Amino acid sequence: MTSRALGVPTIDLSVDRSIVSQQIVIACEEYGFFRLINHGVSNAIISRVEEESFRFFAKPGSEKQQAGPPNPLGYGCRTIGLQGDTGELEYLLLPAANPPSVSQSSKLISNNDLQIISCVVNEYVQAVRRLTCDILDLVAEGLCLGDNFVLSRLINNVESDAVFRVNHYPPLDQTAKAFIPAPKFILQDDKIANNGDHPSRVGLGEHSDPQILTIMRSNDVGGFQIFSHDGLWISIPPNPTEFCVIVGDTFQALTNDRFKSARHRVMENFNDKPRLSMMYFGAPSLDATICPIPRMVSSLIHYRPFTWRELKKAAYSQRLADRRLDLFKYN
Ligand code: GA4
Repeated sequence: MTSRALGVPTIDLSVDRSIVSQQIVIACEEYGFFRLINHGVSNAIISRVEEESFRFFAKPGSEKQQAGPPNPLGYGCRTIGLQGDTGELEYLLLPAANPPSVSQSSKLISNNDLQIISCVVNEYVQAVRRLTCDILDLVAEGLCLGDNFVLSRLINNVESDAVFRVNHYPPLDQTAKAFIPAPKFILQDDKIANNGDHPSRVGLGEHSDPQILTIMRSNDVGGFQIFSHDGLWISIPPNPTEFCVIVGDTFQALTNDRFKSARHRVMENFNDKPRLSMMYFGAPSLDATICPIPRMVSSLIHYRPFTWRELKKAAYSQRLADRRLDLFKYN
């Protein structure tokens, strides 16, 4: 059943397929986002990635830096992308190749810490890729695209440029908490926003994901928000047993804007524990051509054909918050 607690849809993957496919389509149209329960990915697989990630982030900075900088894969701390964006987090970006490969760069191969984490990540990524393909097949059914595998084929191939990311947001220390003044106004585009009970700042800035679909799982520490189509930031309460599913820019183009990529951000961590989130970004191969699926075009076609390589290049040459899809739009 789809419930709308707190405004955003929660979809139960264990119910009837024809119902779920409709629910997913509606959620992607209205929010570009939904929460997924009864997703079928084993808790043991998830816990192993979580444990190894915490073990990695607990290492001394100098050791972690040996797995960096992220260009674009590897360990990163506070810097995001290549254009000067920053955030209050550290992270690991790893390949999510199909079939699994330990890494795509010699830096990653030679790093012992990453070798260990890559093994558990590969297991996780295989399970989550299958889940992502299931979701894409359900969308294809719900949209009556004719070919039910037209979307999942894009990521279910050996050349898929999918990426795995784990973000670690350490808690702000007590001193920092004491010195942040309460904002008088809630400013949408400022670095200050209202985060539930605490006024706080943004830890990872507003952006959309360039890929097709993002599957995110977090521990029980909150901070994640999505921007609703009616212009409000919605806090998503953390739930380690569910996944958050986020529509990316490529999905928006494939559906000719019927789905909109969801802008999201993460607030600074005011809790006593670190927030740990893991994301699988389902992407096509670099040379895959992206253009609106013919059944999605009723009158105007909104995008010129482009490759995933072109969109990815545009993303890395722009700032985090930029709307990179506009570059490929017909006026
Ligand atoms: C957002 C989605 C993924 O996390 C990511 C990010 C990438 C990065 O952190 O290196 C980007 C960001 C993401 C979009 C715009 C560019 C690229 C940082 C940035 C400023 C790995 C991705 O593919 O795009």
